[in-house]
Amino acid sequence: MSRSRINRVVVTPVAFADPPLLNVVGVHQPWALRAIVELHTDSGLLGLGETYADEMHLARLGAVAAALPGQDPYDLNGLRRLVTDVLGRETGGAGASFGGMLDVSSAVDTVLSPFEVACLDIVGRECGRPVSDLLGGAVRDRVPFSGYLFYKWAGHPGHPDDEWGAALDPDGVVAQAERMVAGWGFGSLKLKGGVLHPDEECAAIEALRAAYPDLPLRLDPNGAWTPETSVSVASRLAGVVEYLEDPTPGIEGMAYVAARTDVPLATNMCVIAFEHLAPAVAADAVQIVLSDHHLWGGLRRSALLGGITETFGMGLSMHSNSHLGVSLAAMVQLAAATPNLTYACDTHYPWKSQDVIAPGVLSFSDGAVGVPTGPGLGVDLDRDQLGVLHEQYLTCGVRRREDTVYMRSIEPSFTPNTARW
Ligand code: GKR
Ligand code: MG
Repeated sequence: MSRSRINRVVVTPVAFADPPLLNVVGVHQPWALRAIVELHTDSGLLGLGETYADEMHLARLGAVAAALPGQDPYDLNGLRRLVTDVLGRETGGAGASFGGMLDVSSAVDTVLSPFEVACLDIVGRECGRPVSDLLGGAVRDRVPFSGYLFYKWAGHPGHPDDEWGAALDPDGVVAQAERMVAGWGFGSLKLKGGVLHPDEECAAIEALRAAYPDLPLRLDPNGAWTPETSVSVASRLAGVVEYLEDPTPGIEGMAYVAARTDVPLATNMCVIAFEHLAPAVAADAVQIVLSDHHLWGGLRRSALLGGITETFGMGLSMHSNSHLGVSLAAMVQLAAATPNLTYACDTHYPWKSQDVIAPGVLSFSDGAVGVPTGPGLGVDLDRDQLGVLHEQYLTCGVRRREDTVYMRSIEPSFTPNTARW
């Protein structure tokens, strides 16, 4: 019987270079931020987690980290109580906002997530089993991902062009898809929309269809369209896309669209917490929910979400933000143990060129990542790289994700495009 206890917690903010990827609220800054969480035990084990690193989130992680020594890594219900108590004291239970797109009324689940993942990593390492076994057992040994295409500039203004080049029209999007498919073998493609007029984004999807007659395609404008525009896009792209993701904001708007099209609607914006599930089901607003363990409170609560979507006959996919290898390992372990994962997962992984994990465990072939079978998450930190990325954090000057602020520094008249068209 284990008696190990957490005795040291380290939260390291890191920054990694990010291309100018465009979206409804602006453009990615030159540096993306993440926090790497290390939980050490008195028995010499180390568990890893990864999460957002906006300043306010870091302060909350720090408050929880200070309260963790003495905690039993097996007591995940106790961990949630601890996070709830600490945040109640520190913030009065306030919510959290990430990237100008995702707002949750309570920060508990987002703060809990990296600690829960790290505890599961410890437990898996202690009993010599992968985290997928702790989540009920792997039902697949490879997890399929979808190639994530973005409109983008050739490079950050004032800097040389990056290796991807520009993608601002259908030809540019198809060229980007060719690079994604050739490099990673993706068997489905998602285009981040909400950047150009919907007619131009439909034309890009149609160009992808012509280039890849057999690949499932998705379009996600992050709520940039009115309900009426969404209905007409759905009619144009019926039979072309496997789903439309968040065409319009809110459960009510999505329900209006869903009632007028057979194209399945997916969301990672109007159902992002358990409290949103009942109203979304009642309104028949969405057919597919994108899970995200960073937002939903870790791996076990994401597995619970999978059970709820299955109960209500909804599909399940997985959402992504710019991330590193600790998150990818957690996403893969979760997806491996999710029986009703009905769609390939999203990932921003191809867009980054640095990582904090030792190479060799996670690799893409045919658009899928093999599920690590070693103990815990199956990945180890590369301490030299962690140091490099932390140094980048210290010197880069970015302290929170601010796509709109950065875009306005380049195009002062820019306004976020939510329900604009
Ligand atoms: O990275 O710009 C981005 C995405 O737009 C991201 O912020 C979204 O949260 O990928 C996400 C989505 O599916 O909505
Ligand atoms: Mg989305």
